[in-house]
Amino acid sequence: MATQYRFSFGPWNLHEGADPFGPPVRPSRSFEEKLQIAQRLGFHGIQFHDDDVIPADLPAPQMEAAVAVVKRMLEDHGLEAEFIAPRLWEDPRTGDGPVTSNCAQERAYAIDRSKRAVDIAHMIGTKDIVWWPAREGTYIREAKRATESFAYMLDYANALLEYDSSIRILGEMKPNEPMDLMYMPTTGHFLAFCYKTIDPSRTGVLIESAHAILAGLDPSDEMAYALWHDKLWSVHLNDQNGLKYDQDKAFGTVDIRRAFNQVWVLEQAGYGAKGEWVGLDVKAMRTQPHDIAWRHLENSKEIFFQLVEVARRVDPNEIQDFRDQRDYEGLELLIVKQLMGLR
Ligand code: GLO
Ligand code: MG
Repeated sequence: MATQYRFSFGPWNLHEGADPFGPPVRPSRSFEEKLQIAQRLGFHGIQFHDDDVIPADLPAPQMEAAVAVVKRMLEDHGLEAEFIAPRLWEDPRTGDGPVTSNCAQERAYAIDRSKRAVDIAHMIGTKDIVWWPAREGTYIREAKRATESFAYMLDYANALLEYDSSIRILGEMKPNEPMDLMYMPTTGHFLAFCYKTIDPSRTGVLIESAHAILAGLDPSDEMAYALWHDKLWSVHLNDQNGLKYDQDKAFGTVDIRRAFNQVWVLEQAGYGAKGEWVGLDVKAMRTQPHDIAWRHLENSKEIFFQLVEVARRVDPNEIQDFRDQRDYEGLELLIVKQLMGLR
């Protein structure tokens, strides 16, 4: 039985187009409008930062009611929350870490804020906590002691796993940006880390295509490796034109063969059958007019499904024949023709 895929995106994927060199170019959309777009485009999940749900400074006694409002809005649109990611990179206390900060109060803030994110996850109905360690690294290596930083990262993960015995932590690794040099820049680094935690069975990864590409790695091999560990618990599909800033381009729009290989790996592994989401992390081009600044989401999904069709169409026997003859030129032509729609 072929997998039925379920898609998600984050509210930040419908955005105003500001970049480091210019202001917003499109008006903001309300949360309600974003949910309407998700529903209309056939998405079933929304990815959240903790403060996408409720303000980071909302007093504890008001949390439950405020989260319930958002949960109700999701339900009204046939949506659910995929994960909560503590936003540990905007608060002044998070400027140099905060998990690996040299300052004990900042490290404590990271844990407190993330425990609160776990509470939000409970209230909204998900067990998944995504940890994108945005500022866990340095601009100059002498700024922190790396071995100590890894130990702080382990303390942080263990504190959350201990705080709540039902949650899972999904590390979303990225080699750079916003920091120059990140600690644990790749999925492989985090996979090794998983086994050091107090509960490896609740520690896994989310792989973003562009993050692997920025590290000079092939995203499909990264996904296959995590699948082999039974630890690919979510993905952020997108695309990336070379080793530049993180572009979050629509999936498959730069390198269709690289995208195909990701889809093929997921298909062959039966990804999604245990409820894993196909998450997108894509941005509309800054030039895109407001009224159609959702097409990057629709297109990513469409391209994904077209590639699923190709993956289901390629004849395994034909591929095996090419492999047996070691005719990889022939195999390559077969795949390229499939992708060009010539077979
Ligand atoms: C940035 C990341 C970021 C995360 C999001 C959820 O490069 O991809 O968008 O995916 O904050 O953790
Ligand atoms: Mg991402």
